[in-house]
Amino acid sequence: MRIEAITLREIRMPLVHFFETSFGRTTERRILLVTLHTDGPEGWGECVAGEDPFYSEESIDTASYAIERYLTPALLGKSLEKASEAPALFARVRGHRMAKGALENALWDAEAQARQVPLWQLLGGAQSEIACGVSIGIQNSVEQLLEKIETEVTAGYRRIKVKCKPGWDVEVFEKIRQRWPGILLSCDANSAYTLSQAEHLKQFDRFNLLMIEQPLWHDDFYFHAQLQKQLKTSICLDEAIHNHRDAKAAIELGACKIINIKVGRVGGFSEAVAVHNTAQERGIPVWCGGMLESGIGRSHNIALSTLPNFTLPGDVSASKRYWKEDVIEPAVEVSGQGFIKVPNTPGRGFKINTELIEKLTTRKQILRSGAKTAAD
Ligand code: OSB
Ligand code: MG
Repeated sequence: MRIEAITLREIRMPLVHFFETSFGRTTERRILLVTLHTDGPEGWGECVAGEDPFYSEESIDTASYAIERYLTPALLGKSLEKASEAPALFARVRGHRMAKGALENALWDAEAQARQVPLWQLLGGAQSEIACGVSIGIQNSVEQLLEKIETEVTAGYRRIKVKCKPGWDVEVFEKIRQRWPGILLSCDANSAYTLSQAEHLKQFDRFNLLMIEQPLWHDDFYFHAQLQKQLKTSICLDEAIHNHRDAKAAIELGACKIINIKVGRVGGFSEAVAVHNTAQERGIPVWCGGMLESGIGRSHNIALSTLPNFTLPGDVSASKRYWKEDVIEPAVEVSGQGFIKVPNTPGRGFKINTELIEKLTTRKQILRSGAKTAAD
């Protein structure tokens, strides 16, 4: 695959319902998409960086900067046999993993099409359907949250995860468990607590939670290991795991019993597979996290979720939970039993709705070797 040009664009998509975590509320997404123009098929990638650097250091603006100034020049004019060669080309740039992931994943997308195989197969996947859970944000009231849970349980989702923070935790779990004593339930704190709140966190053990996700600092393993010793509930790390060495260190320290893999957070498919393998070798289950992706990132998450150690339901759910109209066709749909059937067509398995993408585009640049041309 020779990389001839790269289109970098921003689209805006209002969420059907606001999404609130311990670090803030999102009502509309600004999403960075990359299109890789090769001498063969066109590959698409989505950068999962948020509007603000609140989940991680990256934001859509730092990702645009890294892609335009450093990562695109590292790719343009190169001929690659495999997408897995991309990380070495990007290695000089420290961090900026979501920016790197967008480009590397677009390469995988193109490679799968060029080889005429489904992307999931190229990644080493083995599951023909994936189990789906939902992540439900903090609401304006507990009643509103219970209504949302009711909707998702009825729709068939196999695991409910609720966002939590001090003041929106034990009382909320109490109400959920009164109504649904048996559902698979987990919570995600997005780093809202400190170790001095260990006594409070121990109360979470009463609710038979599948896990508590990233309760302490976003960059910590050590204190999570201390907390895990005091909790019956499994800790799952999200924010803190950036690569397979992190996964190994966190597991060996006893900082987590479960890992959430987000392909953007670890810098692309190659590293996501490496984290998956590291966890698998150590008997630690993984699941696929979500970042309120459009259909492009969502289709890539589906492909990744087919790897054999993705044994817990992920945060990969139906397009209609997020968007009035998704940018892929067909939209991602979830069965009444809470599964997504993995497409068997070559590539990502979903068509790009370019007309809609053009309509949603607020900024677009075509980057070619030597020169940068502003378009539209
Ligand atoms: O911590 O998993 C998280 C969304 C934005 C930032 C962080 C997280 C999330 C989610 C959303 O939980 C999951 C989804 O895409 O449905
Ligand atoms: Mg999380």
